[in-house]
Amino acid sequence: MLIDEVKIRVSAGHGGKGSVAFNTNLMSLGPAGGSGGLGGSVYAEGVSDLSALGQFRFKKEFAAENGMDGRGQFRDGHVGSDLVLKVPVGTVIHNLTTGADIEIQKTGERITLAKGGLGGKGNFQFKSSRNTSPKQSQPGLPGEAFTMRLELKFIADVGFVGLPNVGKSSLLNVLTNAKSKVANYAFTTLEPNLGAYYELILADIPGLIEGSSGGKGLGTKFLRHIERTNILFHFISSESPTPLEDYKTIRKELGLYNKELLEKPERIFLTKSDLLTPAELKKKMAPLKKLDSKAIAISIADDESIKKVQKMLNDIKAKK
Ligand SMILES: Nc1nc2c(ncn2[C@@H]2O[C@H](COP(=O)(O)OP(=O)(O)OP(=O)(O)O)[C@@H](O)[C@H]2O)c(=O)[nH]1
Ligand SMILES: [Mg+2]
Repeated sequence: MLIDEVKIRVSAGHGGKGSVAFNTNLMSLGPAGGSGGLGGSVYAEGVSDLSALGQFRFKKEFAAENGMDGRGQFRDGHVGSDLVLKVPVGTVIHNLTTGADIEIQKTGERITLAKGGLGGKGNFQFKSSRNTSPKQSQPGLPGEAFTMRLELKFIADVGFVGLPNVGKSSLLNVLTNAKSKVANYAFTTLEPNLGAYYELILADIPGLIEGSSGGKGLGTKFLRHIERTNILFHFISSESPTPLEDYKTIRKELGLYNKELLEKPERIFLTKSDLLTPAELKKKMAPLKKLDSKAIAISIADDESIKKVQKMLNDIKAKK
């Protein structure tokens, strides 16, 4: 199961206490308390492993090390170790405490999630001409602590949408080396699948139905994985008695989820063309051609039609 949303608590380390101590060397009396060390910070770092959020499935609390307390003889406390959490590229980090959102876009990119607390000053730092033997020190400050929601948004170029059972996964498997599960029933695909067509990433997502946006079927949460795509491939099955109605159903659900999805460029495909006679195909294609002059009928059993899809992808790739 792909984990694409988690809530965690991150805490940076507390700064160490400053020390109150006096020089033990009898020749030079005076304050000698060291300062506390800086608390460790918590960072997030981008990695290419899309399943990296899996590490947060059971463990939810993450804390960097506290700074060590200062000691006598001017010895400052050690700085606490930082904690680096690896998250997949495309993760949006919502800070639920402050309301800030930030996204990890590149592998190796590091952002600060919670800053470590400053260490307290030891009494040596309070020495002045008027107070040559101060007994003051500071306690060290707490590190920042936040509750965060990590949400993975795939960075796919092409999103596959359509009703269940229209052949989305079958096409992904033909075009890429993905092994998306295919079966002759609705909701075979339960989690989004990605496939690489050269440098283009294609995202096959679960089927949508009337009412998905209201929670029917598998809902629409997975649509966030196609929010970033440049183009949508919309699949309609030749088996459908009402291709235009199917088209409208999907568009409605997309719009209810996020209107911006409707503004993306879209290509329409009538799938499983091998199941119809040329005359039947022509009839079912007519209303779709009106919506998209480049709409085509395809079948995974018809190499010529697959070549047309590859040609479209090559054009998209060239423009990227
Ligand atoms: N005849 C024919 N059958 C096809 C074609 N493409 C897919 N199928 C069949 O249609 C059924 C559904 O295919 P899937 O690829 O699982 O469909 P899907 O759109 O991913 O379905 P969900 O994951 O449930 O949304 C399977 O039985 C496939 O073998 C095609 O071009 N021609
Ligand atoms: Mg599928």
